[in-house]
Amino acid sequence: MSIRALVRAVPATFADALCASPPAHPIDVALARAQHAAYCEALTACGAAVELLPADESSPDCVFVEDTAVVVGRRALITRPGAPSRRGETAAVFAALEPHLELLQMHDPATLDGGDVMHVGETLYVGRSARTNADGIRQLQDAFPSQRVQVLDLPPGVLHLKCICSPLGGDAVLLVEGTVELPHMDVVHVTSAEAYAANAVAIHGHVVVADGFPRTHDALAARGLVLHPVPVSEVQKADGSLTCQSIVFATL
Ligand code: CIR
Repeated sequence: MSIRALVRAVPATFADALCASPPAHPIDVALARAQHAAYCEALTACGAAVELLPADESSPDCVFVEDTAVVVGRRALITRPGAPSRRGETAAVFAALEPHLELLQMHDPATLDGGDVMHVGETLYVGRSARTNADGIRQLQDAFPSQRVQVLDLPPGVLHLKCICSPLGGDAVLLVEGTVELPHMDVVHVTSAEAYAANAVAIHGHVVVADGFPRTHDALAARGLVLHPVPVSEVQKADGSLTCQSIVFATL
């Protein structure tokens, strides 16, 4: 079994990506591309085979591929992203995943962003958010009947569930303290001062983390995890982080 990571290049239009509030300094596309290259190198260092899709200039947010699909085992649900401007992103992801996985397609009126779904064990934790509606959650459950779907209400102002938590392997998760309850899980708490660091990509004992969050890094290293810190300033300006830049899945 090998691990693949599907990523998508940063378009020249990335400076027009959605953001809840305009950044103090505009997005630097050249820097974003350099940071994306570092992210891809980190995924490779984690043991993943990285597949890079070309950018779609008509989709400024296309680098955030996570939102376009939910993968469980050998099956992927291609989502209908909550932001209308992002719906054109799914076709290329469908085509890229088709050789590897059984694909299902989410339909109107459902909306769901992959960033709202965290898979741990046999449970899909899903955030009810401005991007993910009740039909989206229903179609998620229908797509993966073997999984228990657990709906979580997000704290105000949180874009996606995985802005506040992410899986580390087994039943371990990173979680910003004081946000949602995840009982019976092996929680690594992230302080609110380091909240951004709660989103990380874990692959078999390696973790791609945002650089500049020493307390979270120490907590992860103390568990024997191998850290791969990467710069994130430009995706952060577009409300993105680490999991959102890839779709990681196992192939035979
Ligand atoms: C958006 O608002 O859709 C993008 N600018 C950011 C999406 C980040 N996605 C994620 O965290 N899963």
